[in-house]
Amino acid sequence: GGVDLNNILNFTSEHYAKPDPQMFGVAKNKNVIIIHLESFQQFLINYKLDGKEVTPFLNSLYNSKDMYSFANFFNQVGQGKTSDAENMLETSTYGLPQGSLFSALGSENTFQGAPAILNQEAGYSSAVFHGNNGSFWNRNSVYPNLGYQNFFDASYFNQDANNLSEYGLKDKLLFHDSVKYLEHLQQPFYAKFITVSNHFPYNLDKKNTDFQPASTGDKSIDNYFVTAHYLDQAVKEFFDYLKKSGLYDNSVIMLYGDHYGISDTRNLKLAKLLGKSSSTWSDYDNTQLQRVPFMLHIPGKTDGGVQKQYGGEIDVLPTLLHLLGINSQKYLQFGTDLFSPDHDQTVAFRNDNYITPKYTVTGNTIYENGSGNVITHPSAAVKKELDQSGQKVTRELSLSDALNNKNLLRFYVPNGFTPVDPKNYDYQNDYY
Ligand code: GP9
Ligand code: MN
Repeated sequence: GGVDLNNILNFTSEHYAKPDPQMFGVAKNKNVIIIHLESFQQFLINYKLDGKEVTPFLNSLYNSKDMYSFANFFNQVGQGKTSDAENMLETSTYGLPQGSLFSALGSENTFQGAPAILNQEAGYSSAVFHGNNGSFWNRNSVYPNLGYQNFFDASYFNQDANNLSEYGLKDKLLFHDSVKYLEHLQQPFYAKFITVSNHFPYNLDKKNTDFQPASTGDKSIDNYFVTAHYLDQAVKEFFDYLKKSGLYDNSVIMLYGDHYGISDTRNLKLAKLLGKSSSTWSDYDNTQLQRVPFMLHIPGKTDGGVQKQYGGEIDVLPTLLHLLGINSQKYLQFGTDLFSPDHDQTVAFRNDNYITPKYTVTGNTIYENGSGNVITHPSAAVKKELDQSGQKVTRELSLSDALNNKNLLRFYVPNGFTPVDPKNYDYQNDYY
């Protein structure tokens, strides 16, 4: 047999969640500015290290009614890390069980990604700003397939040794030095900024920070707070520019953390800083730490605040499309609109584990959220509920894999959508 497109369409159309009419189109024709917070975990938000806020600016955003801030938003990446996050946000399909979809399939596959959809449905231009070489994660080949019109990679920036951290241009410079390009984009635009300074092993020269590291003795954990603080300052400087230029008032600003910065094995050392004991630390705790920030500024909306619904990276594209007043129903997407009353709150991880508002399930172990207690003898009702959730997660992941591994979007052209021709896009640097 093999899975065909019909199975996938059956799943996605049944799974589709219609928009909340109060939210549909509230950001119609606004620019979209996406700020990728590298390796940034939710626990940093409102966290104080030795009495000092690590990320005071992001905290102020998180705590403000001018932002829709999500308390239970999870990263769902696999080994493709940043590239898996990008793929999920741009396409609402999952990364692969092994490796990076961008690297393995991204040069050849047909995508119906955000830049193409927004361009065709609403005339958006598009750009990525990233201070690393364009070949990293195969971006040079993948972005044309997503329909990105512009890719400002390292070659567009001054790469003096002083300006660089391990994965490219320091974040403050990325934002500052991008403005001259951003200001030439036709509005409305869809623009993504991928930061790098808060990346393992979290090195930053003393000149760029006066923030004191933690003292667990694990250098990467200790310095994680230093580079996160630097990223926070970089985002603040960019917001200052956005407000001064007026872009703040006509742009949706989306911030998200792509994946964990501290690995499960290091969490045992992190535990103490979180007021937990390493002796009772479990997969439950590791899973809770997969929360990452997701925050949305929508011009004119001042009734945001902390949102409690569960969701993840797979849900971003349908959410965004609906805010912009674009119907997502004809596109083949595995996530659901976070604001929809029908939003699916089961969050699938790439290894088939999952979390719901009530339970965290890792392998065969069920934990109760909140207490973290293992449920050894679930009631018949709980067992039935979780069997269904588990089956849905497995099915969803395998359908997404079939779609991508077999490049099935070649055979599915949504009504009115023109397949992307990657030859239309050339990112050669003509500026210098
Ligand atoms: C570098 C970058 C890092 O270009 O986006 O990716 P990661 O190592 O986090 O997957
Ligand atoms: Mn990353």
